[in-house]
Amino acid sequence: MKAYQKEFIEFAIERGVLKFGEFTLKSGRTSPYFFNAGLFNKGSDLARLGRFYAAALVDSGISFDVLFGPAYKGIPIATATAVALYDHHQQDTPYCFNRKEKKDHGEGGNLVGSALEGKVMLVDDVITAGTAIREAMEIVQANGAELSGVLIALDRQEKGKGELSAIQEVERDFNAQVVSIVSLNDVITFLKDDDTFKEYLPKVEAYRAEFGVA
Ligand code: OMP
Repeated sequence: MKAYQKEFIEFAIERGVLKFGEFTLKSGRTSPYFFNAGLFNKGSDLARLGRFYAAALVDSGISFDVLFGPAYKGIPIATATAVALYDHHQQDTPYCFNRKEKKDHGEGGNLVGSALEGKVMLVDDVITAGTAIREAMEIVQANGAELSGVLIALDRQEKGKGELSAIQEVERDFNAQVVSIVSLNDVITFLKDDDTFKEYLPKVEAYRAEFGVA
């Protein structure tokens, strides 16, 4: 685990975003940890979050034309990432997001911001089983755009529909790379070294053994 990844996990715990306990996921799985990106809810959080996303993106070296943040949670993340790319990496990147409701007046259409065309970097919070990403992909495809990559904060490294991880399925099905700031393996590495949170390690490891990918 790199220093910035440990720093990100500490930041998420400090803000109550990464929690340990018992949680029911969208997929129906009961998880001993949960990552609620909605709790990055202050200006300073968003500024810092944007820097982590931008750093992971620049590190990945993937080229793209536009950032796309699917509603709702992807919207502030894509926005913060665009700001950080400009402020800290001298990259002035177009970005857009969708609205979930249909709009029949004003600017029209379901997309706001830059055009969703060319090579798209899809920005979101977490991938578990890949359902949310697949929904967002439908919007990318409906616009005739091409997926370059997916950028998320946490890769839970869980099985998707079969034995592959949800991310491996997304990479295979859409021919795109998935980049995450941290993964479940990083969370486990962190727990092993942390006296305060070590007690959660057995449950998180057991969860990985059941739902994780090899
Ligand atoms: P999938 O659609 O199964 O990939 O789950 C991803 C979505 O689940 C996220 O966009 C969140 O809405 C939610 N989620 C979290 O936010 N944090 C977690 O740690 C786990 C989930 C989840 O329900 O799997």
